[in-house]
Amino acid sequence: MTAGMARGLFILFEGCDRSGKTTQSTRLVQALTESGVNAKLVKFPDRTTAIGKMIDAYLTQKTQLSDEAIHLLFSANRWEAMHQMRTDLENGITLVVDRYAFSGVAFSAAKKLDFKWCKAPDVGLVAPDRVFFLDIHPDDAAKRDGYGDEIYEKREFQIEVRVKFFTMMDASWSIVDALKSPDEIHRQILALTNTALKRHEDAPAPIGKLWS
Ligand code: FDM
Repeated sequence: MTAGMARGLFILFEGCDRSGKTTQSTRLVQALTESGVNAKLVKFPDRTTAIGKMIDAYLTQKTQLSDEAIHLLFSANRWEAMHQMRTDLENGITLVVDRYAFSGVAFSAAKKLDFKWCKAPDVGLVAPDRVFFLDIHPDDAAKRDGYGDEIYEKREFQIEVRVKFFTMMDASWSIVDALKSPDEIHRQILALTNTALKRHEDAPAPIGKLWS
């Protein structure tokens, strides 16, 4: 890191399927870039890597894997991105991340895998500074386009996933009503992000380690 240069912030979007994370994370990166913040979008799962291709085959129901094996692949898919993410943050790039280890735990714990076991492989990942949880009830999500294409897009399962997310929230999370208009959500998230950036500029915190 260059002397005097603040590290980037790690902004995370989490939520159930079809909550608008992809739309909102893309818009946030655009807005930050336009206002002169060096920002980059990161998406998990990253389906472009060898591990990501195995995950994609599972999600699109072309292959079967045990619940434990797919859980560990999702985690490995994050670990393979860690060096780049840490380097980017150290170089002052703000990362806007679409899903992370909280999705990993929420989806696997909703399958009844042990909660502590689910968290273990992600302990020590780079930790987010702010988390935006786009909250939508699965009944409303089911009305959105494309719902039901992938293995997890089933109402009862998504209800379980949502509950698991709620058990992991702390003070760094903001719950955002995903039923509001995309513009309204964007304005709310941009304002919260600018506050976080300002606070970070005034009192920079070191990069955190997840769950450790
Ligand atoms: N998912 C995503 C998991 O089950 N574990 C994980 O660690 C991650 C990152 O994969 F249903 C699930 C959540 C979702 C599916 O995600 C694909 P996207 O955001 O629709 O690509």
